[in-house]
Amino acid sequence: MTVHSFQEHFDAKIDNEVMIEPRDWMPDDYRKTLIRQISQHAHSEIVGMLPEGNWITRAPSLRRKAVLLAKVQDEGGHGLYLYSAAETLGITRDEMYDQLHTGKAKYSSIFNYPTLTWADIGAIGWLVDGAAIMNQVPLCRTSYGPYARAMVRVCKEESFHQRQGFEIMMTLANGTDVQKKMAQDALNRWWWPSIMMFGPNDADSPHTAQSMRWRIKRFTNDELRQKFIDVTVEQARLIGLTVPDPDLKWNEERGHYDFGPINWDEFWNVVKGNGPCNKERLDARKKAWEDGAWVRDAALAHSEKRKARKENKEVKEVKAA
Ligand code: FAQ
Repeated sequence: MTVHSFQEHFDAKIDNEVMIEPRDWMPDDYRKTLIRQISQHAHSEIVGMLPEGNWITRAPSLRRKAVLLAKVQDEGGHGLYLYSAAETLGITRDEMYDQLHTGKAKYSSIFNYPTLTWADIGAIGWLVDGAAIMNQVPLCRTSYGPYARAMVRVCKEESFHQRQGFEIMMTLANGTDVQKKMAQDALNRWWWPSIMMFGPNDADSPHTAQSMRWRIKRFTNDELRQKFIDVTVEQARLIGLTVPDPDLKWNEERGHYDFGPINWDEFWNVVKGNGPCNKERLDARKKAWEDGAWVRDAALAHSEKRKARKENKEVKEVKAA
């Protein structure tokens, strides 16, 4: 087969909604885009454990603590599925970690904000997991098989995360004046960063058009952002909280909410490493990597020993035969 016909075969699969699998031929740029997106997604999951992990020891009840512990563990699991999916494209886990630790790979801007009160845990579940679901449910139909399949389980768990966050916010919003204030303050601080999670406007997004053509992305950044706003504004209304956007207004003609200007300077500043917690997050990940060196060494030594024992046994069996 010529390279040209490989390309045609690939294009036909994309057009016919046939998933691309690890051993299939794929254009170099498709592979690179997937490695970039999946590894950054994986990094977001494991860095995303940090802001919530901060509250495990201070959860207000045993039930809240157990739920939060389970949620944070789920995020770690999501990272592992995603690293495995990226590995099928020919990058090693060590390379991906190195890219994260040296700042070559990104992770979601949202995790560079601090969790100041217990209400922030509610706001993360409700808004951050809510935004993640909006983005990730369509990724269950992304064109690369291992990524799509990983997303199915991830989305089931994110859905539970979103509900537990909303339930925390609902409880606080129906609680004492101080609790309601705390919930409103968390919404005020997390709203805009959550809106920014969807990435730059389509006109300023260098990757969206090609990723849509390859069916890696199923909706553009702006389409997903709008869907999220439409759904979430109603949820805020239901629990009596106010979305901190004076320009928010239902637009009958468009059938969507209009919303105010997004502070893209803030977004790019955070993406470039200058957010409130960028340094803290990266330092925590680097420390975890260094502290875990002995576990990796021990696992490797164990597997090498087993391999040597197995080879030894096979040699003995051959000699005996
Ligand atoms: N933060 O052209 P686009 C979660 C970068 S998981 C930082 O639009 P693309 C679960 C982008 O990488 C949250 N950087 O790029 C959880 C690119 O830079 P590059 C993560 C951002 O890839 C919940 C440049 O800007 N979810 O929350 C961001 O087509 C609670 C131009 O952007 C995913 O990763 C950002 N927000 O679209 C865990 C979902 N946005 O790479 C714990 C999968 C954009 O050229 C607790 N990813 N950039 O250097 C995607 O859907 C896409 O990659 C987008 C970006 C939509 C994030």
